[in-house]
Amino acid sequence: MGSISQTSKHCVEKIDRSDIEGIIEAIAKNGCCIVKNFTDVATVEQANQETRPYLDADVPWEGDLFPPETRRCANLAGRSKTVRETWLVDPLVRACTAKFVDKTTSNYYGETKHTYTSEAQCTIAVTFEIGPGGKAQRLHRDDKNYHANHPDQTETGYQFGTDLEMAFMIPGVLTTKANGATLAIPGSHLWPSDWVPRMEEDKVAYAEMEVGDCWIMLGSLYHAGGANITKDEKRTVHGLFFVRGYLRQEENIYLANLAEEVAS
Ligand SMILES: O=C(O)CCC(=O)C(=O)O
Ligand SMILES: [Fe+2]
Repeated sequence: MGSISQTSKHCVEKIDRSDIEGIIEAIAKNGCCIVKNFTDVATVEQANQETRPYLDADVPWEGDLFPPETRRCANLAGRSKTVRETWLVDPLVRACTAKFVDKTTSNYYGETKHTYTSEAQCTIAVTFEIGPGGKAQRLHRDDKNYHANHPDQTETGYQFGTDLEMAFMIPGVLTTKANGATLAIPGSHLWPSDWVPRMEEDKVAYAEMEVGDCWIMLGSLYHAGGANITKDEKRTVHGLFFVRGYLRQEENIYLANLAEEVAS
């Protein structure tokens, strides 16, 4: 087990995909880890090919969520057969989402106890390509989209069940600090909601990866797309994001009814 960045207590561990327990332990401890041998070069090249037309056709984002140099391939699961048939259903991905995102609760129907598990679902899959000159995003937690509130776990250590979301980011190219590797603060998944994340060089780690690796992070981890200070490298990363399965309507009234009924 190596590490790419070491703060006093937290680091980014690099762990082989065969060590599922080690991966889960590292994510609980640091909020993230890099999986080695997650996939192979041929599979990544296929996903790169399938997303290329969409990345090339994309246009700059309006607003400051992404720098204007970034291109996306949204609906990655629909557009890339390879992503859909390999990484989306990868048993390691499922083992991680089962541990961190699934929710099991019990209740009584009359006097009979019922226990149910709501399994994680893919909330979005998208490729991010940061072009030369792209500035870093601001540090953020992806689970902000679900109004997640986090208690202070810096003293207690991580409590399973406090995350709603997690991400798997698979590089299409070698990612480096210079070409915009995702940056993150290991251990920040333990921070309460009112702590301010700061870009301090001694706390920030860069998800520098080889093709075949995968970056895993919890929705509570502070991170950002990095700055691409190269002249000619595109930093391509395929991202799969999972969220609690019950965070949606019970009845899809918007799709089940006619457009004019929905509008009224
Ligand atoms: O491109 C990246 O490395 C991360 C992108 C990201 O964090 C986001 O858009 O929420
Ligand atoms: Fe993000």
